[in-house]
Amino acid sequence: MLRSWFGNDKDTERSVAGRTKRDQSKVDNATGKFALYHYESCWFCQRVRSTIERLELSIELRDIHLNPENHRRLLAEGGSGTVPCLHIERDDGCFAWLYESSDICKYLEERFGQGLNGH
Ligand SMILES: N[C@@H](CCC(=O)N[C@@H](CS)C(=O)NCC(=O)O)C(=O)O
Repeated sequence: MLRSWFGNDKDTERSVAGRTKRDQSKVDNATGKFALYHYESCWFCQRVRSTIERLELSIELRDIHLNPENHRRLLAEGGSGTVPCLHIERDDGCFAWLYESSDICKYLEERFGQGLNGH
């Protein structure tokens, strides 16, 4: 009896970020094409990584110190070697290089944060 109150239906179970499994899988599809250029000891990068963690997002991390190719690519394609930088790719192949930790956090909050407010 109590079981049904607490939701035995897997699709209505919500993650910490407030998403159903179906919603989480949509979010994972979208962020599967993102990459965060960063390095470990950078405070601004840490701020973005914390937001990613809190929103339970799966985003590939590309360390520019551990892998010089990441740094080369960031400079050549993004236009600046400053981190953090979020590379965003959409399904239609359009992409953007988003710099500035506060802009990156704001973008992620606005696009993926609704579930945290009980949606
Ligand atoms: N206002 C920027 C500051 C970013 C920043 O200063 N990043 C440093 C590392 S902590 C950096 O990449 N410096 C090297 C450079 O700008 O080329 C932000 O909030 O993201």
